[in-house]
Amino acid sequence: MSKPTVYGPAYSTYVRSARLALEEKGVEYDLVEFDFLSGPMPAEQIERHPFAKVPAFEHDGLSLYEVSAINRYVDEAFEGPSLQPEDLIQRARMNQIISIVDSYVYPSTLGQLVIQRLVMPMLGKEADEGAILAALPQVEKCMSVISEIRGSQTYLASGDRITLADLHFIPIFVYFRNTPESGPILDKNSGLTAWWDAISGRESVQKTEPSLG
Ligand SMILES: N[C@@H](CCC(=O)N[C@@H](CS)C(=O)NCC(=O)O)C(=O)O
Repeated sequence: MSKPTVYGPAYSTYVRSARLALEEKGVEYDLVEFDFLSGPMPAEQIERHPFAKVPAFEHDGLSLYEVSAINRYVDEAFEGPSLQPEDLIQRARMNQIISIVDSYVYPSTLGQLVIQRLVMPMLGKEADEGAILAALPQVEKCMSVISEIRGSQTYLASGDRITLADLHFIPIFVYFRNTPESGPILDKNSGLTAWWDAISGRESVQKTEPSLG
């Protein structure tokens, strides 16, 4: 099998989720990076992704976008530890968390809080404090719901091994942790800190750490 290629910058949370899956499987891949924060999405990427997002993924003649599809493909196409539980309930929880991340966590936590608090100042712009205040209740709900689903297990959807749910959530959580607003929210949801302490030393997490700014 040929080496897969991931297209998108290392600072993107969804690019990082795809890379985390490849790293956890032990698959060698190429990363083709470009910037979209300080200019428009490059035309070549819009050719690969009709919704002008990242990442795009190519492997053995397959062109794919949408991280949920990419990561399931990576898990099933390559050797290496399975990233999807066989247990029906754990699998349902994994899928539920992935969907929560896409539908509620990303728009509030990344799309509002992180963009305003961390990215805008980095681009020399002022944070929209009103947008941050408006997003915080939803951010808090997201963190408490994910913490509650995890319960006291090690990983988000499974007690004994990392799954695609963890890989979907890690990149957004890392940026969230760097906002001052995360402190009181994590104090109330200490299970998420315990989760992060258990997984932050993994090689996949270390190797994909973004350098933003
Ligand atoms: N549903 C898509 C979401 C991808 C996405 O939103 N990527 C963000 C970066 S993390 C992006 O491309 N943003 C560029 C933009 O909105 O202009 C997936 O799962 O791949």
